[in-house]
Amino acid sequence: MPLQIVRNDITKMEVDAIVNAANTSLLGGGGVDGCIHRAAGPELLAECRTLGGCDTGSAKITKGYHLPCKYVIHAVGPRWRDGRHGERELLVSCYRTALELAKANKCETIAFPLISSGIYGYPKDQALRVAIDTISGFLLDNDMTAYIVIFDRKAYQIGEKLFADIAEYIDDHYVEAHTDSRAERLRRLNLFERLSGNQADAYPKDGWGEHEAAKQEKELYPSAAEPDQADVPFAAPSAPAPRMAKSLDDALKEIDESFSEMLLRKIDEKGMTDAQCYKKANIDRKLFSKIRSDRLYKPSKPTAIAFAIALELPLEETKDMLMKAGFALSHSNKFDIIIEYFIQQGNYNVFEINEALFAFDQSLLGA
Ligand code: AR6
Repeated sequence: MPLQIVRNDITKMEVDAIVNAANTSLLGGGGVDGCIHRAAGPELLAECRTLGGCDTGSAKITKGYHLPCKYVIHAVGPRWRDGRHGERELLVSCYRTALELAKANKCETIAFPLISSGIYGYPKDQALRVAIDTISGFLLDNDMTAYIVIFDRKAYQIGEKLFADIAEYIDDHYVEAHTDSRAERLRRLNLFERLSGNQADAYPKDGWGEHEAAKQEKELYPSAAEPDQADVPFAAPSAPAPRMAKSLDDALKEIDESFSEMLLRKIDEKGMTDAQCYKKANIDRKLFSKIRSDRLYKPSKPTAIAFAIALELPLEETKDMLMKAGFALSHSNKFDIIIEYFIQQGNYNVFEINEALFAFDQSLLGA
């Protein structure tokens, strides 16, 4: 998956390059800078001394020494003042320069901390947004896998309003899906019957007597009062099964459009190129090639959804596409409800959806 948000200590990331949130001297400091220098060993500081510092909004590259990565890219983020002193532009420029340096050094994988969001005080949710927007923009034109590494859970906040909206949406739909309406009706019916036997006086004598109540309930919800078909002891023998009209071979020839076929058709219909689609879906090029060349390829559910999102399919078509891969969207789990929420909102940004999924501890979209 080209862009992933992970929770980890960046010094443990086995990637080609990790990015350091440094200062203009490049001579080390606290926060993630301190962690990286400690893990890399004194050789890193020795090389940094030869670099002559670095401007805010820019970055310089060194080797990784004792770290599991080949390179460290030292990026200098802005200090947060009030958001009106070019902080965003400087932060964007930090990410961009770091990504360009990684590309120039043939890195295929890179990991970023949330630059400026610690000692430099950039609000964390805004820092995350800048990171996601800038990195995902770069990945649209470049083949690279990037990780945003979140150190501790508290460091991660999505916009409070969005979080509250999603939480409410989950609540509504989760509760709905977990309320067994038939059981609820039976419970109410039993209550009426109990009342009719024991506490008839508890009912007001206004015509809405206990039997009335039970009768109405039965009329309103006949299925609640009838035994299940399986419970009927002597059911009439059913009609003989009709002769199979087609052979199995014939039936198999009528196999529906597959997931892969639907995907390729939709890409054409939307006038997208393959690359635009898999990049927007946050899907790796190699995985896309596999799906493209195997008409019966069965993707994972997050992959199938990622494509539906990239194609900006409305809910019904998303469900159709998922069905082709053997999946459904239900209200019985938070992952599905979050996806549905974003589709209903017309928000098809995979990275924003992943932000929300991450916040609710769900697996992310993409490969
Ligand atoms: N792995 C990943 N993320 C980390 C780690 C880690 N091991 N440690 C901290 N973070 P900060 P800044 C997160 O303060 O705001 C230094 O002194 C942390 O939770 O390291 O850009 C430099 O020399 C936060 O979200 O960097 C500069 O003087 C993020 O990394 C100054 O701090 C960045 O926090 C730079 O400040």
